[in-house]
Amino acid sequence: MSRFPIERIEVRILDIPTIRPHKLSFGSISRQSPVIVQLWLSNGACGFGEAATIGGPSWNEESPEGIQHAINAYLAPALRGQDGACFESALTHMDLACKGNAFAKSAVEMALIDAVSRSLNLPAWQLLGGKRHQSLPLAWTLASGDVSRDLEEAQLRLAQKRHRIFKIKIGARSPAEDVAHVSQIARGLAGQATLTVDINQAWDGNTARRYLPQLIDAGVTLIEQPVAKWNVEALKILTATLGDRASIMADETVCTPQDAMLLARAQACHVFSLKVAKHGGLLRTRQVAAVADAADIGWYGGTMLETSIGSAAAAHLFSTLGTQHHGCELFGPQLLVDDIVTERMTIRDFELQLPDGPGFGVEVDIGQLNRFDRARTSLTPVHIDLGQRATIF
Ligand code: MUC
Ligand code: MG
Repeated sequence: MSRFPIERIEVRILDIPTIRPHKLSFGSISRQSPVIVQLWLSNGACGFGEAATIGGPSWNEESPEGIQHAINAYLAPALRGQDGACFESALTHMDLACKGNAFAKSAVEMALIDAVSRSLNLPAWQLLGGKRHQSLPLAWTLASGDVSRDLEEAQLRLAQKRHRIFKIKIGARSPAEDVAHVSQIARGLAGQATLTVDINQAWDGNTARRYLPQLIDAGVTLIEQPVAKWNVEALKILTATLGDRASIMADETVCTPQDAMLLARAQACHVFSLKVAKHGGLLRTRQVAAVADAADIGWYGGTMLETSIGSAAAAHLFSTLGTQHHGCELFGPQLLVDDIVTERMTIRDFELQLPDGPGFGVEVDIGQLNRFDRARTSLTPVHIDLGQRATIF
């Protein structure tokens, strides 16, 4: 007998401006368009899930519009009437109805786990293996593109005891300009912060071999996705040659558990950036984390700049993982002009505190959902601003 039949699934796209332009190697965004899923069980319980992309389909293949369509046309019909408590079987039903579409599936699975946890009046971490961390160090990304603005942001966040790990987005300008930019920030923050760079696939292997040592000399200790996602060979060489001075982190390269196995076998990175959306949900993120654990690879709690719904869900999952971690970057809510929950997660002493209530521990404000709902505004699909993308050579 089905304990928690799935009754109804609704999806909407929100459009929420960011507090400042956020510049990455492939362009600049000034708005996030998260897809929000609401899932009702026949007992009346409702759960929320989210999938956020960056710049439409610029970060990877999925876009908010594609995610909304995949859920409405294929995933929701496949789940209607199924037992919501059987998470793995729900994933199988979604896989049978629809290949790929990891972001779309992750948003639905998230809403399902929220709804079932709420039905049981339990925090989601309890259904995900049990928490091992009550809080995690929280990074902030410096991506204004301007040294003095980046330094001002970092100093403010240090003074507020919110962040002391800073990730700098590079790869849009020439490597020499990037090295100069990062070096100035590193000098300004010397002895106060840990520095990461995220190149978002912008460099080829030779550029990475030449310029990464300069970034390490400047003080960078963690290097995220310097080369194209397919370029495992370059990641392997960088990991072997730079490994005693800094850690190489895979992001776009590691999506499925099979990707994780490939990287582990090749010894092609020291750290996986875990992201619930790209792995296809909370349970699949645990599978990728299990490969990391077995291969002595560390993990980092990544973000796709989600609102508080997706960020809280990820916090619950990350709270259940092992000790070989480099903190998390669930700062998405702070980059947005406003939020869609009544109370944001707490940040104390540079750490994000796990919200411990039922479900993902945050309460959604329906008025705010309506306010930012694309269907109620005249906004069109988000486009990445390619003007920020400079040719490297
Ligand atoms: C990425 O590639 O990691 C995460 C933080 C941020 O600033 O951008 C994202 C995407
Ligand atoms: Mg990244």
